[in-house]
Amino acid sequence: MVRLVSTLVIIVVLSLLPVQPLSAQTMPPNRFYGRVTVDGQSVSDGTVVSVWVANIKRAEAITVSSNYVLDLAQAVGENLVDKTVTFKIIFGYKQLDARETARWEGGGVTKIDLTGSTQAIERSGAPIAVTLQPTKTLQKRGQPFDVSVMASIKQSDVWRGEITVSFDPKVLKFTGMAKGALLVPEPMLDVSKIEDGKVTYIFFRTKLPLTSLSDGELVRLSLRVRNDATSSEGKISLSVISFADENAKAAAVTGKDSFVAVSILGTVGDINGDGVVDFRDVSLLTAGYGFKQGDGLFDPRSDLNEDGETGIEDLAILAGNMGRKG
Ligand SMILES: [Ca+2]
Ligand SMILES: [Ca+2]
Repeated sequence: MVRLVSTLVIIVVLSLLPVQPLSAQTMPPNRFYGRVTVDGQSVSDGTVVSVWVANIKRAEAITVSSNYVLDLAQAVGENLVDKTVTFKIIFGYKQLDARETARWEGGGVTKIDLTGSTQAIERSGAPIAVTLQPTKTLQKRGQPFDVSVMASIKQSDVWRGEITVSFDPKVLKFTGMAKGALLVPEPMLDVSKIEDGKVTYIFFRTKLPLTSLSDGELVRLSLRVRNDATSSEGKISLSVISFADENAKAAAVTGKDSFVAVSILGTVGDINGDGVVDFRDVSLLTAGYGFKQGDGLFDPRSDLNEDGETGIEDLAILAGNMGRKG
């Protein structure tokens, strides 16, 4: 009984409070409705139409008799008043930009007929620039380092991307890869294909494109200079790069066939890195002789041929380089 009374008191008090001014949160949605046509034709029932603000999809609806109705409400704390609203139409496997745009109006009921075209939308302006950025350009044998694939996107919206990075597998060894900051924040599909001396990475955006003015790291490769690298240079190249927008139209890209070169220091067989291949290196190798990767006494520096164990082949490589300096 006491509780009921106090509840009633609260209700009465609340009802006596002055009515709050209409805040942004309570502003009713803007309703958009109208006819949808693609290439001047009606669309089939169930065609998905969506409404977007600043490249973020906010609501979607399906058409009936080539007509749609969409309500776009403000999120809590958001102010959509006078913001530009755009529309997309899914047609076949493509998502078309409707030609029409609108300005958001709280409580508005806006008739706007949407038209789409299957003709490729020409995009002008700067191509997407892709570059490689190694963490170090001077490396000792056996040392790990990272190479970042950086992208600078100025005009296009990128929904899909493919990048292939190649290197000489006799000089460099691939040890892993990670998504860069440009790709991390949002769920997407991605696959990577690792071959000898070649890493291919493909991503598909599922919610948001990589938009204009995205600048940063796409993906990071971890590499290591092989212990038995005979070259004094490790070349890493961007061999394939392609980006496409939501209509599968390829974007212009610069950076294909660009490369970075890593200079390699030291002599094959100089396990302790003191500048000469001698008995000290032999004793280091024999200390871990017969052990495999994962075993306690395995020393990756002594695995000169990089096959995951220290054995006769490694000893032979060392013997062949005895006395060398550098
Ligand atoms: Ca040595
Ligand atoms: Ca070995």
